[in-house]
Amino acid sequence: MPNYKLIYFNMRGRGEIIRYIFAYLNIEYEDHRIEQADWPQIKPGLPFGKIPILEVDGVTLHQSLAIARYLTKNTELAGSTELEQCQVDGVASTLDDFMSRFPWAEKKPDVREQAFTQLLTQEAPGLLQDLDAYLGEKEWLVGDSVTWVDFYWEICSSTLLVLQPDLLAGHPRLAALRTRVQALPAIAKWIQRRPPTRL
Ligand code: VC3
Repeated sequence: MPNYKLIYFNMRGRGEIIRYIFAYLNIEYEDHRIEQADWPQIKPGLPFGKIPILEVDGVTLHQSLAIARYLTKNTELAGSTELEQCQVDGVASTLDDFMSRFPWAEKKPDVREQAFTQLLTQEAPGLLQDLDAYLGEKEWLVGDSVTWVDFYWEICSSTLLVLQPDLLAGHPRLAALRTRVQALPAIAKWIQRRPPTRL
């Protein structure tokens, strides 16, 4: 087994997908959480100035979705054919595109509030419609068993639900998928033992 060190803030955010994959695959790693105050010192030393990064035997990997793909390669979480793997990637990128539109680092409260409200009330409903239709009556988003994009849906929607508690009121199937992910024994265990953070 390689030596794994994940570096991210003390929050779920973009790091949590990697933590879910490690939990599900029962892989040991160092879950290094940095303080906001230390970030300015750390940033210039990183290849692209962004976290999360995953150090694998001293090699620095960046981009959470690339890391997710790498860790799930040749595992049951990847998608069972190359076509399904591309479908997994596609849905993950769609979720990531949306999450990345939020101005997470915006300092001005009025600007932040206005952008968040716009995204949650005007943009989210269309995405949720599309995801609901894509899921349909299936048990999982892609194929007939759980993949890492089901994890990513649970993670992204958890953050959106903090911002907008009634987000899934009209989408019982998407809410049920969250519950199915949360009920996977390894994920349930991680959710119970992880540091509680708002985002
Ligand atoms: N945050 N998830 C994100 N997926 C935060 C981006 O600061 O709380 C994300 C793509 C930041 C939460 C980024 C989620």
